[in-house]
Amino acid sequence: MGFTDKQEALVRDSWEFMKQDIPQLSLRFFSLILEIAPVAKNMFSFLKDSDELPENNPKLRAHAVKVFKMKTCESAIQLREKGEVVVGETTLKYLGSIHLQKRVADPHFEVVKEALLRTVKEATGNKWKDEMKEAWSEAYDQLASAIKAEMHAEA
Ligand code: HEM
Ligand code: ISQ
Repeated sequence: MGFTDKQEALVRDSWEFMKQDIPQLSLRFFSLILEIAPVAKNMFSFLKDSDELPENNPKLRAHAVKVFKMKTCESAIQLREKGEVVVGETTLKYLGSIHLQKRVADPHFEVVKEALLRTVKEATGNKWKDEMKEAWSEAYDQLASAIKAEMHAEA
């Protein structure tokens, strides 16, 4: 499925709006992942041996910001320009192998998707509409399937 001009504009606009608050939203995003799937905690090396709150964990902050930025802005722009997400051969390979190594399975991607959509919904407040959900889902699905394809290729 392609990304329409309108969907791209929706993702871009909401991203512009959310950009002001990336560190906070990244933490919220990650907390939502753990809220939806508490067992995910054990998958993340920087959380396993810590009972600290995510906001006090500098490693987590760094990861969460990186991941959150990637999902949103880059994938949206690339979808626009190429009609597909190409994170760059190396990056995509790296993403495939790290997730394979961490034993991330297909259903986990649904959890992360749900957390991402909820983060955007909360962040955009009264600007939120169903078309935005569609647009963000599309952006996420493209990126997720690129990663999954890489994981399957390597497995
Ligand atoms: C690591 C992105 C989906 C679990 C990473 C890293 C990135 C990333 C960029 C490397 C982080 C770094 O080196 O700073 C993404 C994107 C996803 C996605 C863009 C979806 C489109 C998932 C899913 C899971 C997951 C579904 C399963 C819960 C992990 C784990 C690591 C990781 C466990 C290793 C963290 C560590 O212990 O160092 N991911 N990820 N990811 N990801 Fe994802
Ligand atoms: C890695 N992959 C997916 C989601 C994440 C959220 C926070 C930190 C690392 C992550």
